[in-house]
Amino acid sequence: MSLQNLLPTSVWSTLSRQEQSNALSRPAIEESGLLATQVENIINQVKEFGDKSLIDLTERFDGFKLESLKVSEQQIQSAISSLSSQRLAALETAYGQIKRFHQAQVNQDVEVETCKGVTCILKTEAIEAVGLYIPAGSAPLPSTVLMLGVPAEIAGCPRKVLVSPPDNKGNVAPEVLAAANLCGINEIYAVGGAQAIAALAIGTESIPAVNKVFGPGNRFVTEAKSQLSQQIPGFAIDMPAGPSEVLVIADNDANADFVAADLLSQAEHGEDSQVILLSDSKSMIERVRAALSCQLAALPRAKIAKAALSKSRLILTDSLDMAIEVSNLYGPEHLIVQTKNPDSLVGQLRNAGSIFLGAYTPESAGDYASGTNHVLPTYGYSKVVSSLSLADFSRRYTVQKITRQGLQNLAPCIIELTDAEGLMAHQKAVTIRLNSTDCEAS
Ligand code: HSO
Ligand code: ZN
Repeated sequence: MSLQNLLPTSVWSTLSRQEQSNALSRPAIEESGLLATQVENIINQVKEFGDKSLIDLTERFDGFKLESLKVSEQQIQSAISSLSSQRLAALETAYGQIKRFHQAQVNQDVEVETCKGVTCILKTEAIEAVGLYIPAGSAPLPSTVLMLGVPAEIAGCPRKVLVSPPDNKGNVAPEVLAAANLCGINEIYAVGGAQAIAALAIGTESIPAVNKVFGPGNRFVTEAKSQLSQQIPGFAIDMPAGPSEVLVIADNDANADFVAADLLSQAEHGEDSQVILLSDSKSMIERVRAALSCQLAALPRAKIAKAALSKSRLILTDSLDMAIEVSNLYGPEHLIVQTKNPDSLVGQLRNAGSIFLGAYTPESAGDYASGTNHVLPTYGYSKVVSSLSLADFSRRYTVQKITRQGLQNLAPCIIELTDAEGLMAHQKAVTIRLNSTDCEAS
């Protein structure tokens, strides 16, 4: 099918409300009860049989019977030495860039004397044990290792565990091991899928449980994260997951080849990826469609990208302001703005996970090397969920200290409000102190 048919132009202002909502609908995530049951079974096997179930399931799904789940230090070192110096240098450059941006996010404690004698402190503490899931399905993702490993390292998480499915020879991709090594991660297990998430949440003989799991994965991994975070008290996940997406806003001055390349870079991720172009120029849309055809033909992953394009949209808006409105409504994971003066639009752009401004800011830069994190909210969650940052690897808690005088200052307020709520034990905990002659503890 030609791209003209595959990707027709929609004219936003002529669409009915329902058609507009359809135009911005995400590809449906299959909600099959079967998936939930399959994942439940896997979780139960891991609960009951621990390591043995992980070895059996890895043999079944990944085609290799592991001797040991843990990737040895020697395996890590020989993987690193198998890589070219250029590849290692690129990993180091990306690591350095990502580190620079995340290092700047370190929080200072907040200490405020809210009224005389009442001191409130906000402190930050690294999460004790974090699990980093790195998929291997359609491509090894060393860039994702850096996006998870760098903030975990800077936050100072005492235990950083990486899990990734092995190939059919039992190996985790050498680039993944090298990236982990850069981030100081040496606890690595060659296990993937729902079983890996179950091991991290529940713990097995050789994989002690962690507190929080991060990272993308297929629908089994996503389902396992969702089930286990509801099932295991205190076990958390990074964010809800959905297919990857990009929205580009381009005006008539944009370079259509650049725009098409950006759309395809997202489309090649998976058949369920969604790409959207919004433009106030009919001719720009025509030029992008032609460029898509041309560039698509040369892509090794053309089949995947074409399938993704078939669910994607080219939308003509009356103005750039209207394009911004539509983008804000959609809430894309990635938003690329290729207009004459993109900086002037930033104030109006809302609900995007990560924004890329100008002709020389492709999404690929943020995916690999500029320094921002590429783990971002998808599926409309960018309206309420933040892009991954240092804060996700730590928790904040408060400390307070009040003097006798300070409590006296607060007492009228607390007494009035405890009266309002009828909670007399709360009131007593204040008055008992103020009526006491014991002044020692001031
Ligand atoms: N665009 C993906 C991240 C990625 N791209 C990894 C290439 N490698 C989701 O934000
Ligand atoms: Zn990408």
